Amino acid sequence: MKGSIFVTGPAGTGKSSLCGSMKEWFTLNGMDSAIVNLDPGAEFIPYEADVDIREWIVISSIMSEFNLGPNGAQVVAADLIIENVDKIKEILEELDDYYIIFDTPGQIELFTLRTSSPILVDVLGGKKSMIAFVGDASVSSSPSGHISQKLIYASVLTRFFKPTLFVLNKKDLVEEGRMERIMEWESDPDSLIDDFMAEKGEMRKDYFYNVLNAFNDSGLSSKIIPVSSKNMEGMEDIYSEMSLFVGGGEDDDTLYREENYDNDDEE
Ligand SMILES: Nc1nc2c(ncn2[C@@H]2O[C@H](COP(=O)(O)OP(=O)(O)OP(=O)(O)O)[C@@H](O)[C@H]2O)c(=O)[nH]1
Ligand SMILES: [Mg+2]
Repeated sequence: MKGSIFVTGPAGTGKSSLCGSMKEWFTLNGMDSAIVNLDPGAEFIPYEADVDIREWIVISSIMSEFNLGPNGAQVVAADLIIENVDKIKEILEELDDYYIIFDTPGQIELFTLRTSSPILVDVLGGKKSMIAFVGDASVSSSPSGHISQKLIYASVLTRFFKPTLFVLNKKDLVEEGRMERIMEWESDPDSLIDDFMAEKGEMRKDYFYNVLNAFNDSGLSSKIIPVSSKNMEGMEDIYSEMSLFVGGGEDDDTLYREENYDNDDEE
């Protein structure tokens, strides 16, 4: 494979739609890509999967076999994915010139909190793998919603310790001016603090001030990539981040991180 991207994010943010749109974009631009669905609980996926974990893991069977409800079965299913890793790897080894897009379970914790997930990313994606955290632009349109998504993004970054893009999907649902303000919050963190205080008042100001400054001090202010899977907008921006990373060579994982996350003066 040329490179891979694991698409994760809170439920319903449009992860699967983004996978489908990215594949379409690759095809339109003359590049090969394949989608691996790693969500055993998906009832419907808006693309044709090239590899589908549901062939080997069936939630209803797990429920009856282990006497579990749907959520318990999803946790067991998430842990069972690792047992199928060799089969998936074998298929992917045939896809030399492909970009591989991994769709992950709807509930983010089934991917990010399972012990097996970072191993899964390493084994399936290797050194050329990155993560796309997909947030919902309409959730980020309020300061508190944006900060909440940033905290989940930070959790994903902490867990996988891989180059992690902050993709804001569904930008078609947010007015342009609002989207610009969201971007400003990242380049000028004080504006986020001001807007958050305006939203919430002075309540527990010190606590939040410290939390927000921790993002800035640690270089966790991120380069946001606004996209719309629905309108196929922003796919080229995801690709350019991928190709920058992939094209950087074997040891540039750290370089990439420095470039993109110690970015006090970026944007
Ligand atoms: N307006 C708009 N809707 C979108 C966009 N992307 C996805 N959706 C809609 O959001 C809903 C959820 O999309 P999915 O792609 O299934 O999201 P998901 O994150 O994979 O969902 P789960 O895996 O169930 O957590 C669907 O109704 C999509 O049509 C977008 O860019 N704009
Ligand atoms: Mg999905």
